[in-house]
Order: sequence, then structure tokens, then C-alpha cells
Amino acid sequence: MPVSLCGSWDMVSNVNFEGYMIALGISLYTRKIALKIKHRKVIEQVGDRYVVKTLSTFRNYTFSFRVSEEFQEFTKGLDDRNCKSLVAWEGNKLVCIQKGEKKNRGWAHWIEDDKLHLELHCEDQVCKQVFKRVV
Ligand code: YOG
Repeated sequence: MPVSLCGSWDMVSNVNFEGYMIALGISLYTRKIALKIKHRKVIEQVGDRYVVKTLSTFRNYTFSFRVSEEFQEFTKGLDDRNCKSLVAWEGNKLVCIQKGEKKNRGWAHWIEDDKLHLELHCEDQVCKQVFKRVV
């Protein structure tokens, strides 16, 4: 069983978020604001259902899923697209594939050195975020 991702996590680094947002077609105006904010990740598990909340002073994004069960995701308040998303464990990584208009879209979460890592990718862009546990 992989280590639990559950808990509250505060962003400590965010590399190439700009490239990732450009790949998603986010406007310059929104990118300027989005680049300045820190995200908090809140991950909860209720039975076989996960809830992942990305919180910030600008916008919040919440979604929930069952592992290995494809679902319809609408990225409300982000790029507002529909995806067919599938989240599954690959070793110690929780990996999401987001099938839709954007090629090669998805993310992976894992724990390393007591930090929560998130790699977001879209087209040829990779964004790397690291979060520390909220104490
Ligand atoms: O995480 O999908 O944990 O969904 C990525 C935003 C910025 C809004 C954040 C607000 C992509 C403006 C979610 C950020 C850029 C920019 C706080 C990352 C789109 C719009 C919500 C994400 C997964 C994995 C869970």
C-alpha cells in the first residue's frame, strides 16, 4: 500500500506553471494573477472515493473520483474543458490521464522526502509543484 496522500499541503515551489497555463490556453491576464498565488492541496479519502481540493485566494477547484474508474471531469474555473479522466496507482504514484481536446494531458502525485509532489503535463509542457504538510 503506497503512503497516504491525505491531508493538507501548502505549496513551496511551482516550476513552469506559466508554460503549463500557456499550453492550456489561459489568458495573459489570468496567468499574471495565477502566477502570484500559492495553492493549498487538501486530499481526503472517504471509502474508495478521493476528494482533491486545490484552494487559493484567487480560485478553488475541487474534484472527486474513484481509483481506476473513468469519469467525466469539467475543469471549472481552470480552463473550463471537459475531459474523460482516469486516476490509477502506478507504483507509488497516483496518476491521472485527462483525455480531451488537449493532447498529453494529465498529472501525477506522489510523496517524496515527506513532501507532496505534483507533476502536471499538457502537450509538451511539464509543471512541477512541491507541497509541505500543514502543521
Ligand atoms: O490538480 O489539476 O492535484 O485537480 C492548475 C491550474 C489558477 C486558475 C491548478 C487557480 C491550471 C487560473 C489545479 C489555481 C491553470 C489558471 C488554484 C491543478 C488554469 C487556470 C485552483 C490540478 C490536480 C491534482 C487536481
